Amino acid sequence: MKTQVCIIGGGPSGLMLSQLLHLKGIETIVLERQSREYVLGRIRAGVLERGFVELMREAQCGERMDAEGEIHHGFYISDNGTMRLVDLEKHTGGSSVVVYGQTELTRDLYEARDKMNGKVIHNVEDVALHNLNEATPPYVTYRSGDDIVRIDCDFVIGADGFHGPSRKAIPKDVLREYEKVYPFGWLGVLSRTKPVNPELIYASSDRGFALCSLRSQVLSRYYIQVPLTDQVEDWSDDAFWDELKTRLPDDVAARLETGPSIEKSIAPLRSFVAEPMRYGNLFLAGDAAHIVPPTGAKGLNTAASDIYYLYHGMLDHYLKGDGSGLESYSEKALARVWKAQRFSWWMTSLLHTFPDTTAFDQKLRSAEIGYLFSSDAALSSAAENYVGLPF
Ligand code: RFL
Ligand code: PHB
Repeated sequence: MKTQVCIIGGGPSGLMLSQLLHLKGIETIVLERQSREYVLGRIRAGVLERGFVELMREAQCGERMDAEGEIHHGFYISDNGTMRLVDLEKHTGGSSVVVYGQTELTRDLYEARDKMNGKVIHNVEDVALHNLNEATPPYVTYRSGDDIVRIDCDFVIGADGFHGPSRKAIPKDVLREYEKVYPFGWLGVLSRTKPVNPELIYASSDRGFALCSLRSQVLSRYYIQVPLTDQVEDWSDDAFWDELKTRLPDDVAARLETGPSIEKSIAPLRSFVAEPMRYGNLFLAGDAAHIVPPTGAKGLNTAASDIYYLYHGMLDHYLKGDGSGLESYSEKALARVWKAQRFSWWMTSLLHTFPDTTAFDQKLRSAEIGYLFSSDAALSSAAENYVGLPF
């Protein structure tokens, strides 16, 4: 097979780039290790920055998001029972975020790819990248049953998430990896219950962090911080709801509607960046190159900025013969990635309980939250980062 851009990974990053390039007449093939059902079954992000929303519209995939997504003008931070609003609109001069599930937007992207006869090949095994930095063009191989299939291309996009093969194809003496692993994870529960609050609540408490989020007015998503040693099986639904209530302000806990979980999983928290994001004709995008702890809702949104820079770089290359956008891709993408890392680390440190916290650390954390809500400058800084820095 032959294509212009071979994209490894059929998550949001890979599908979005494929769809955008297709609309400009640039051919792609997407290779995905899992079945479509599996990809659509993963419950992940829920909060979209404006930049992501605009990219969905540009990809002609925004219709359902615009109809069903909820615009959120603010979110709450609660600190041991005291709940205060971060008014995004007020502190950013009118910006907001959209609550729309990653599952839904991935479904929209798959449907758009189907409608345009986009080539997305599922259940591929043993994907390998070749000739990435040679004079001859690159190619990708994968196994389908007993056959090895070869795809010749101009560029390879590594959009295959944190565990995919693309980043590992960059030689060790070229790749630099920066990592911070947090000593806890998030236990998440999805339930068909009315959300406890119209806006998200990020709750810090002596028993640990909790988050009240939602997917719609009938579907709630809640998380609690748990030790890394905990397993999903350790947490019955009742135990989850009881623990969540202890971490929320009393009036919020009192009105929390509980019900059976329809999904329950634990995700470890990690900050990670791989540099550079380009090696020869390979470009990394999204979780393949970087991971943030989910506290700032930046993972998917940072993938979107990578895709934005790559898309424009590709357009300049193919339509104008100008390679400068691709040349500067890694540098431009990383500048924004590190700012998202900083914000995600800040929100994580501010709101979680760390096992080795001293009384001094606790006091500092309280002072930080006190300062946030006493200063318009601090609130503006938090708000402009939460709605998303410009691309
Ligand atoms: P994905 O979604 O991991 O997709 C990569 C795809 O590549 C496939 N793959 C392979 N394909 C072919 N061959 C191989 N050898 C392959 N190996 C892997 C995988 O099957 C997969 O389909 O990466 P992508 O597209 O870069 O998208 C990134 C986002 O998924 C991620 O950043 C977000 O989900 C992070 N995240 C959040 N981000 C936000 O912006 N806002 C949020 O509110 C938010 N909440 C979250 C989150 C992530 C969470 N977890 C579980 C990590 C909440 C949670 C709990
Ligand atoms: C979610 O709804 O899954 C969600 C929302 C906000 C976050 C993280 C996850 O910061």
